[in-house]
Amino acid sequence: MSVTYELVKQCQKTGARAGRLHTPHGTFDTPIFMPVGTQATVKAMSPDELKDMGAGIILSNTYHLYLRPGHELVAEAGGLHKFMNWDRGILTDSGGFQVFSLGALRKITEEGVTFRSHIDGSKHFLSPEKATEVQMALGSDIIMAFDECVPFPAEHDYARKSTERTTRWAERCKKTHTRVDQALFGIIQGGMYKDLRTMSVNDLVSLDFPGYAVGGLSVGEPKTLMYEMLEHTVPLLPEKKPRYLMGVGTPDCLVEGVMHGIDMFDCVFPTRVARNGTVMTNWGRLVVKNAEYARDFRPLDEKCSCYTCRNFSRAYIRHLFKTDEIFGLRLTTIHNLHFLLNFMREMRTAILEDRFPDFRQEFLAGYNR
Ligand code: PRF
Ligand code: ZN
Repeated sequence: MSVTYELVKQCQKTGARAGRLHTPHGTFDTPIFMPVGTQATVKAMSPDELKDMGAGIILSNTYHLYLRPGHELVAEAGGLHKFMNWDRGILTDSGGFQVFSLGALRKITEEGVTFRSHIDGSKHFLSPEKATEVQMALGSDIIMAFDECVPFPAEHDYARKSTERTTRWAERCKKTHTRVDQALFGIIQGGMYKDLRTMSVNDLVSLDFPGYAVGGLSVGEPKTLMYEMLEHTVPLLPEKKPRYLMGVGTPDCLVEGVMHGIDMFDCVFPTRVARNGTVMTNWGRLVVKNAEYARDFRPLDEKCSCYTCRNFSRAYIRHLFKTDEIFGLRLTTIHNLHFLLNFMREMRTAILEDRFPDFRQEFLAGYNR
C-alpha cells in the first residue's frame, strides 16, 4: 500500500488520536494541517520556508492545475513534486468542490460536470474518470474521489440523491485508478442528515478506500451543527484508516475536529487572511493593519518562535501593509502557517502525554472566537 496510517495513541476520554501517515514522500505525524497550494505554490512561500516550519503535506487542486498549466504539462515536467520542487507529501483535491463552487457556470449529470472556466469562459467536462486521470498525471501522493459537496441548506431528498451519486462516482474513480504509488481517498457526504451520513460511510467503507475524508461540512452551517455531524460520523469510520476533514482550519474547529478523531485538515484561511493583514494567535485574531499597532514594537505574538516574530515588530509589519510592500504578506503568511503547524504539534504532544482534554479546555477558555 502506497499510503498507510499507523495509529500511535488514542485519547482515553475523547476521540483524539496521534498517528503517523506513511507516504512515498515521507512519514508525517498526525493530526496534521496541510497548507493550501492551489496553483502548485503555497502563496508567497518557498518550499524551503515550508520545510523549515515543519510542513509535511501540502494540498493542491485538480481543477486549477487542469486548466492551467494543464496536467499533461505537469506530467511532462516529471510530475507535480518535480514541477514545483516539493519533495514531501502532496494531496490533490478532485476538482468536484471547486467546480460546484462555480454556481451558474456548471451543469451536473450522472456522467459528470460540464463547466465553464473561471479564467476564460471556455467549456470543459470533469467526470470521476477524468478527475482520476488528471490526478494520476499530477502524481500526488493522495488523490481524492470526485464528489458533489451537498450545499447547505439542502432538502433531504436532494441530499440523498446527491450522496448516492457521489458513491457511484467514488466507485468509478476506484475502477479508473491504477497507480500503486498513490492512494485514492473516498469522500463522505450526506449533508446535515445523520441517516445519510451513515449511509454514505457504509457504502464507501464497503468499497474499501485507504483513507476517508469527511466532506460537505464547513459549508455555511453553524459550528455546533458541524460538531454534531462529526460526533455522529467519525466513530462510524474504520479505526485503522486516516480521516481527513476537508476545508477546516480555524484553531477552534481544529481542536474540535481532533477531539472527534480527525487526523488531517486543510484550509485556505491561515494563508488567505495573512495576505489581508490578519494574524492568528492563541487568544484570537490580530488585525495588524489597525492603527492601534502603529507604535507597537512588540512581535505579533510574544510566545511565537517563527522567523517573523523573532525579527520584526507589529509596527514594522503594519507599515509594510500600509505601503503595499509584498514582504509584509510574506511575514504574516510565515507567522500564520508556523502558528497552525505548531498548534497541531502541541495537540499531538498533548494526546501522547494523556492531557488532550485539559489542553482543549485551556485553549478554548483563552481563545476569542
Ligand atoms: N469535497 C471536496 N473538496 C472539499 C470539500 C468537499 O466536500 C469541502 C467541504 N468543506 C472542502 N473541500 N472534494
Ligand atoms: Zn510568529
